[in-house]
Amino acid sequence: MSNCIFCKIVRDEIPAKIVHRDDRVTAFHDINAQAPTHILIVPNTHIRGADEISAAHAETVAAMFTVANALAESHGIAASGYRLVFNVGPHAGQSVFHLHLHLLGGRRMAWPPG
Ligand code: DGP
Repeated sequence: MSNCIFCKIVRDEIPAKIVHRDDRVTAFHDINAQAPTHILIVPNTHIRGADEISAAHAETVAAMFTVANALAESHGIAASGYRLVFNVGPHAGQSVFHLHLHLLGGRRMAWPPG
């Protein structure tokens, strides 16, 4: 999608602190970090959100989790624990309509979230 902000980050058209890139996914620091480590893992192709995922996206979604877990390890939060989140729709506060997996860690987090 030409006007999608995460598509633009994937294409290097706008800057981001990229921490991982391969042929399926890109990962970069969230601009509005909610934890000492807050990284977004996105598919390189445009998927609107988790509500659009089907079996056709199995490899892409598996790649997103594989990268998230590897980044948790490389950022030193694997042992202390971390949270992986997909926000879907207004009540969850989804604000960017390009699928993204939040990787949050580095502090203790409350449950349930506010
Ligand atoms: P969500 O609420 O799940 O749709 O989260 C979207 C996240 O995307 C939010 O935490 C802020 C982040 N974000 C929005 N615009 C940009 C941007 O231009 N660059 C980066 N790095 N993050 C962004």
